[in-house]
Amino acid sequence: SSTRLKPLKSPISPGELSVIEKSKQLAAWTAVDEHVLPDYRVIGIGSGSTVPYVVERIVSQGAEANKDRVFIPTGFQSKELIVSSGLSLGDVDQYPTIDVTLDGADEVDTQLNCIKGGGACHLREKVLAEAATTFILVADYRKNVEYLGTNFKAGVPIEVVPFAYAKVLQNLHQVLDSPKATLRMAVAKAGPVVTDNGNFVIDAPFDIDKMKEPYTIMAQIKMLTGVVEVGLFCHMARAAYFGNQDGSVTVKW
Ligand code: ABF
Repeated sequence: SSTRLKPLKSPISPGELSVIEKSKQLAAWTAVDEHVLPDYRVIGIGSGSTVPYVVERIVSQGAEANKDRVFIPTGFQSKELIVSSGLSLGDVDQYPTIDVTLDGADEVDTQLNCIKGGGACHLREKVLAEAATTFILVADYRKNVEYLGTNFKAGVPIEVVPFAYAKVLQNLHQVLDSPKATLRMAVAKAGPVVTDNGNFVIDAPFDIDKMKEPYTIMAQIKMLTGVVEVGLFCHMARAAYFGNQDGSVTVKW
């Protein structure tokens, strides 16, 4: 993995967006400029608050550039985004090979491993990442870390079948040494968060030393009966773009 720092003039006037929003926009715009190539026809659109800037930049390429393209969403939010932006919607079962998928992340390490699933969409996000010839991450500077779990303390998001959640929790506590693993609750704790696939989500924090070997912990979690998908994406991304506070963009690849 390498890093390059690109000086980039901000596409928006100062004060128009907060520093963090501006960083997200810079990352997204730069990634689109470098990876959404004119001949690409099938494009995966991820979830979260950085991805709307990806779509904004794609739309700015113009109706002609987008007329023969189809956009594949990772969940309800990105589906709405694609439709409301006037882009054509497709599904991964029609298009199991995607030219490029662009998506956000909760944290990205130096090897381009990342935590995803803060938005509970990581199963579909992983399918679209895997289907993509090129998978690109876009994020603000806070997500750029040496080791996963540095700033993102909520833990590894794990999508589980509702019937199995208590057993998975017990195994995480007792077998995989994540005593603080908890079932993610909806706002006001009205009930568990339910994913677009009708499943629950567990958030499992691990010691930083374990997070230095994300593939190992991912494989261990995935072996637990009832686990559908783990929000650790290892060796999947081709590059990660981070917008910085000073208006530059860091690219890791
Ligand atoms: C999705 O949105 C997730 O996998 C990740 O949890 C989150 C990142 O969102 P944001 O861009 O808002 O930081 O990509």
